[in-house]
Amino acid sequence: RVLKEDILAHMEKISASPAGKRVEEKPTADATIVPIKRYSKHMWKTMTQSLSIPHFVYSDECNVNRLMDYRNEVKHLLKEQGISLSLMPFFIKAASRALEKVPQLNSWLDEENQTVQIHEEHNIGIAMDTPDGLVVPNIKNVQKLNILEIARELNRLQEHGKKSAISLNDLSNTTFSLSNIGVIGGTYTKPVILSPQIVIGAFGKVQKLPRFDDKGNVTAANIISISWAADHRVVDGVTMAKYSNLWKHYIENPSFLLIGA
Ligand code: CAO
Repeated sequence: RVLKEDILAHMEKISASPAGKRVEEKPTADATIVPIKRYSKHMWKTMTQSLSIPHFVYSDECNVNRLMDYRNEVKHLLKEQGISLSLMPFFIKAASRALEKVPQLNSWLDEENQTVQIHEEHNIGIAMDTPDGLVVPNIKNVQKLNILEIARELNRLQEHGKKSAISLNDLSNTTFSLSNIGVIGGTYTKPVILSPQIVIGAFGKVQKLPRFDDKGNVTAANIISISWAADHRVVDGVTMAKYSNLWKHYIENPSFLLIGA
């Protein structure tokens, strides 16, 4: 039980400390000390670097009815062939297709020289939850891959992730990142940019929600939120909004995504 005297003693301790200095806290006897290592150590470093980036966040929602119908139609057949097809390969391909139209977002920022390097290769990083913490391997040259090839690559990375055995090559040269936190839950999230990249997108959970159709009738729709965080030093809101609209177009009209139009 915390008594009034405890609070007063604590306040006295704080006010007695020199200005600007933090009070030395001692762990309680039963506290568990957890060292920060491996992927979590890397997360510490990259996330601290990200603090200096002025983040601009743009969010929207997408109707994934058609995408889910398509995926549900083929997923069992693919499972028999050893491929697990989630919505993620479609999200990744749509990100790449939209980058074809807005290539300046597939870039690295060189702060020292104040330049932006626009990459031809769409090496799309996927935030992955592993037993050792968050890691972001990438799928290389997504612009050249079809949905099944992306699914195979994602399955391979997930297998390696489970064993905390992702190679350095899989972690290198990411040009653009995506994070699917919706696997776990949540509607919106503000993703954090991984420097030197300039954009990251994050999805929430697919939720069945009432929405109006073209005729004004209320229908059940599968809705997913998307939030894009962009480096506002080099990306303006209009560019991000245009990109997001393109991504949404491919997600809501998967036939355009699949035929490459
Ligand atoms: N909403 C609802 N269901 C979802 C979903 C979403 N947003 N995303 C995935 N699912 C479903 C999948 O369709 C799959 O269902 P089926 O069993 O019916 O096929 C199931 O959840 C499991 O998906 P998965 O995890 O195997 O595959 P995925 O391709 O969707 O995601 C990966 C892969 C690597 C993105 C994910 O496993 C992961 O690690 N996510 C966490 C990312 C993270 O930590 N982000 C935070 C970064 S900041 O700390």
